[in-house]
Amino acid sequence: MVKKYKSTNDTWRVFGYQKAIQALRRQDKEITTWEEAKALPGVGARLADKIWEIIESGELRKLNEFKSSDEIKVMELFTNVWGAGAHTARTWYQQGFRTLEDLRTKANLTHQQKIGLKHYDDIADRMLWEEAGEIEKFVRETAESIQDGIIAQGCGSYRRKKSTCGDVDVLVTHPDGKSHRGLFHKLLTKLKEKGFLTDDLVTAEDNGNQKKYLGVCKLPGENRRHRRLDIIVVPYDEYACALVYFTGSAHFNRSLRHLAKKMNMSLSEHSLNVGVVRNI
Ligand code: DCP
Ligand code: MG
Ligand code: MN
Repeated sequence: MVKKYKSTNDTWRVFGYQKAIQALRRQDKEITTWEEAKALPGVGARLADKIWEIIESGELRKLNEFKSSDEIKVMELFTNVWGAGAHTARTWYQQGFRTLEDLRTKANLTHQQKIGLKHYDDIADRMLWEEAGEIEKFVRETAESIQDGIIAQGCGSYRRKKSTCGDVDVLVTHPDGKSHRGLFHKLLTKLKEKGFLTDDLVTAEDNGNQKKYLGVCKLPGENRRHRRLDIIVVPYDEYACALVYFTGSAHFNRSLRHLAKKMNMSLSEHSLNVGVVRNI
């Protein structure tokens, strides 16, 4: 209880419990009644209730509550930091960190986690579908200014027309089958020049002929918030399968891949292959 109240800066309760603990430690005979507990210096009726509860049941309900709920709340807080999984969150918790301020001042953070913390409130919050549309439009118009005919399509929850989106996933390609090469860096450079991309999380993830960028963006104008943005550039002959994959949902993709397998096919974000022979 002292630890718990220390973590919430509840100085008076910390003091009260410490006094009661010292009084109990000084006792050389066992406390067997509520009245004996109440008679200890620094122990009032409410602390006596707690001592009695421990004597009777062997545990303290309130402490168990704190242990579970506090830990769960902190874990939820920490796993919402971009770049931190359950393992990292648990490590931070075990190191005694309880708040985002603890992480900012005391934790060893990766580049991604620093950005995740910097934009914590914005990133943890989902944007309205309409705002995702504005972000898609900004990326599309920038891409079109580089070269005519470029396709820049918002996918993910946006394309599934969800009312809110966690990020915007923009899939980019060119129907001539070759102009997608070099486009990735040109597009990112242009978006940075415009001040649209504010932070990089993963600058270039190569997946076969597909390139993926993960970052943070902000639309121009007042009162705009930072939003998560993924940009994927693919060759045109992979566009159809990439479109299916990045539209999702993740659950739908699993079902579709399972169906393909049952039909002796195999489906990925790159291609659909027929007549796949598998070892049983
Ligand atoms: N995807 C997948 N399997 C994963 C992660 C993603 O198949 N493990 C695919 C389907 C998703 C798409 O990529 O729809 C985009 O991934 P997001 O994480 O951006 O998910 P959504 O856009 O669907 O939802 P959110 O609104 O949370 O961004
Ligand atoms: Mg998404
Ligand atoms: Mn995404």
